[in-house]
Amino acid sequence: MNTRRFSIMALLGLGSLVAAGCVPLVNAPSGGGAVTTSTYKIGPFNLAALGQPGSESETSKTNVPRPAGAFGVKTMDFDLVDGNGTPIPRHMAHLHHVLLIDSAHTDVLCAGRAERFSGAGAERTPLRLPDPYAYLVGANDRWDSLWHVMNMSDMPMTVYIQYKVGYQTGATAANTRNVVPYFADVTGCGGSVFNVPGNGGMGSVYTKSRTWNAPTDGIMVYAGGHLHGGGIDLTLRDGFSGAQCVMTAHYDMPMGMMDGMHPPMSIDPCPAHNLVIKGKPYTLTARYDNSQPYIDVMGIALAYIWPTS
Ligand SMILES: [Cu+2]
Repeated sequence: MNTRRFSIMALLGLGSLVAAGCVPLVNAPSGGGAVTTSTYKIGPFNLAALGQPGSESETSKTNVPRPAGAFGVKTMDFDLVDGNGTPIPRHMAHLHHVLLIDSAHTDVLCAGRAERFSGAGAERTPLRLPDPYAYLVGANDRWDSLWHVMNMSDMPMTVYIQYKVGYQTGATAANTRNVVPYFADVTGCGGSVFNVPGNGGMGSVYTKSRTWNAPTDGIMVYAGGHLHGGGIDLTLRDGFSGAQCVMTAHYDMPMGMMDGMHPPMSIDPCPAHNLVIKGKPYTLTARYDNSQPYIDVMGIALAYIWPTS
């Protein structure tokens, strides 16, 4: 192969890389060093039996526990546990969702709201930020939370929301690329819930989408998704490059055999290193089974972007 032909092919290769939105990691700082993992709880919630008043907790709280000092968040893992810290089987108690909020930051996509930086539902989508990226938290940032948990058993039950935080106490603005969480919700900035009519027949699909123009240039490094039972997948699409990432829901039984309360067991996250261009459109699409109605469902992706402008 002669040099000229090789360089043309290299250029073509580079072209397809850019077209796909993926960019190489260059001039990276060292990162924030060793990761410490600490476990925190919200609760207890003393939930009555399913079907009784008090079987659910759907509320919010300011000032929930967090690591002390300033640090960079690298990982988050959520679960429902009992008083001993033992995970509660998912058919016994249902984590509709939990969100953690940094009250010192303002949400990028929804003005006037504090920044929702991490969360999960029944699928328990984890957060994983590779070096040199992290979510920097100030020493005095107050963490708040909102959640919805539900007893699914016919016995009263005490549950806690548990979150494990992996963080770097050595992370600073100098050694770390600080990411901004984009709380992308197919309903926009309102109550997050919508209904699937369920009138399409066997195998039909209901879709709900929303498009934003990127407020800054940057690089997206991770996205995690949240769907309720009946959700098929979430797609985050870059309308400029055509790059997209699909977060697929996984169930422990076939879609047509579940009732509307049967949540995903997992949703594939999107590890990424994709260029984000200011002013270009980005679309989140949630797809749901439309063979039966699903009430009060959600389609949300938390995407983490390192802003460069
Ligand atoms: Cu939800």
